[in-house]
Amino acid sequence: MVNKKIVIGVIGSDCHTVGNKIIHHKLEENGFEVINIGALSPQIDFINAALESNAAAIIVSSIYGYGELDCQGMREKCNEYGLKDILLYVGGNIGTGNEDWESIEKRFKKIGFDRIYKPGTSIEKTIEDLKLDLEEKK
Ligand code: B12
Repeated sequence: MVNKKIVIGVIGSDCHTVGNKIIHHKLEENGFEVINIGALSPQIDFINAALESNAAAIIVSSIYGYGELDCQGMREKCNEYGLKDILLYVGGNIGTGNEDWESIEKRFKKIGFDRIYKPGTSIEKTIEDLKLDLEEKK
């Protein structure tokens, strides 16, 4: 059976809460079990929530423009805590200024994210990807 437990939250000192609630609702509508740690969440809170729930994926949101800093070392920390296979996605408003998307994406790939979403990408796209990725891991 596919593990459909997903941890979501808004990373770092980011207090934007509206998108987080929408994502929670959309995931539930699509049959996922959501563990929502909310806004203002440090990396370790995502990891603890995933460990406690045995989640299959973590979806990190960053809205306020400092996502890259907040996400540094996230995959390493997951590995350190025994979450080697967990899917890591990130989206919202990542990347600032007028830098090209490919450079931003490359850096998030280097951090170890499996899927990195351009600003403006809807959560429905992530839901499609989640279904594919989780089916592959089964
Ligand atoms: C409301 C708001 C606030 C409120 C937040 C209240 C609250 N409790 O949520 C307050 C006033 C507190 C605030 C503060 C700040 N804000 Co503000 N805020 C906004 C505003 C106007 C709306 C945000 C919102 O609710 N949007 C609606 C929801 C539905 O959209 P969303 O949050 O983006 O989420 C969707 C998508 O991002 C996406 N998504 C999110 N996560 C993920 C993950 C994945 C995987 C995927 C695929 C998609 C995805 O799906 C979500 C649902 O549709 C936006 C401008 C705008 N029009 O968007 C600025 C905005 C987000 N804020 C901004 C900034 C800069 C700030 C401040 C830093 C300002 C300051 N200098 O103090 C602070 C940061 C405070 C902090 N510590 O976080 C910038 C961010 C710029 C950037 N990232 O490059 C924006 C874009 C305004 C701007 N044009 O400059 N803000």
